[in-house]
Amino acid sequence: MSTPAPDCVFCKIVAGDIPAEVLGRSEHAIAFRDLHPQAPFHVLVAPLDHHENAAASAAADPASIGHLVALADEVARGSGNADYRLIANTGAGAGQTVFHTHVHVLGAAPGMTESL
Ligand code: D5M
Repeated sequence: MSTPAPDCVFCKIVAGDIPAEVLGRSEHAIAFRDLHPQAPFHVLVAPLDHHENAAASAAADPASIGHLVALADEVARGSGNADYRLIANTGAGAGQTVFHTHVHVLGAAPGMTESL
């Protein structure tokens, strides 16, 4: 487990220090609804460990990306989205605003509203 980064909003969600609508967790990752949804189902899946983007997570532990995809698939299917998009913005020029690895999971079915 890496050290949480100071002032990282997703490290704070991982630690439970700020609220989030959590739809799923694993030993390695957490899935929560995006604050600014761009689709009926818009969830972010982030590793518990802090790295600044998906490539950095992959360099530190290649399996970490597999863990993200596995949790993304679980929460998408669990919300009625067998078909969905995965997006990992990398770098400010590509629109990345939170520099803690995450994938956006976008689907057409809103899914459940209760959090874990
Ligand atoms: O996407 C970062 C995403 O993170 C963006 O869609 C808003 C979302 N966000 C920011 N803060 C929160 C909190 N506190 N809860 C839920 N979602 C949040 P990027 O790929 O970096 O552009």
